[in-house]
Amino acid sequence: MTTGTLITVAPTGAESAKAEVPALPVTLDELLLTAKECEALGAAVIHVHIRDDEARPTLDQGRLRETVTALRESTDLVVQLSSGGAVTDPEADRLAVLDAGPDMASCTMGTLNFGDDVFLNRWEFIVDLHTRMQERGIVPEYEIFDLGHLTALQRLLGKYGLPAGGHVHVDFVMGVPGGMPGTTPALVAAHQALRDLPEGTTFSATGIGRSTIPVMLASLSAGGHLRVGMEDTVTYAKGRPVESNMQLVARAVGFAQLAQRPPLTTAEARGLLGVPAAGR
Ligand code: KMH
Ligand code: ZN
Repeated sequence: MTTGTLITVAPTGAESAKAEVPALPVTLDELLLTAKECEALGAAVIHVHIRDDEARPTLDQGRLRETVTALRESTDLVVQLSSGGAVTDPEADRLAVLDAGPDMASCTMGTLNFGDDVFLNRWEFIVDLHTRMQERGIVPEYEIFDLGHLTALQRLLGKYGLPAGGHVHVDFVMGVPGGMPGTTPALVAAHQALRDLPEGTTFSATGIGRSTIPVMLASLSAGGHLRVGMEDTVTYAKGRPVESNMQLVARAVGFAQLAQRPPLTTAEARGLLGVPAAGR
């Protein structure tokens, strides 16, 4: 069944430096402004990485809590914290992200080379993340960087049961050097592999860098949802740096409307993902 399009904005990430990408939102005020504007355009979920006073990635617990509270006060967006952090973050800090009480958190389904680094996601760590989220009613978004990550997810759900909310939602993160490429054939392969997951599993997709547009078009045509933002894309077109996250969300909304699958509201997104209604 084709539905409207869930649009997630990933505005900051942990990889780009503010000095090199001045438009990157790194302070709480910048993040809140971006969040409000992206919500007004049609985003329903925000995937959040935060920065410290020097704009370096941090998993500081106080800042995370403050960020979740502030996003809830100023928007109706579904607040999804990254448990991936930066490649240098220790497992204990990544697990502690859940203590900040987000609606959702990411859960990457395996280890991969990440450019010149390694993004470590041991099986026991994944199990810890999944089961703690179950206990606390935090809805996971399973991050799939490669096809084998879907096999790992099938194993996880078979052994430990469905996530909080009962609905399975995955995000194909495509085009990371070390993961699956950001191409239509790769998306089709990943989409087909969803048949081994519970019925009704939904997916979104994001293509890193220049794969953003092919992945967006392929995802929409396959019935998938979209993630866009400066975490994944800092060049809008050849020779044109992204000016703001709003520019990327606006483009995604335009594509979704062309596909006659307009953006889901935040309330519809909560219904789709199994996230409880907003409390404000
Ligand atoms: N920054 C990457 C190492 C996630 O947010 O869960 C991990 C990442 C995935 O961005
Ligand atoms: Zn992330």
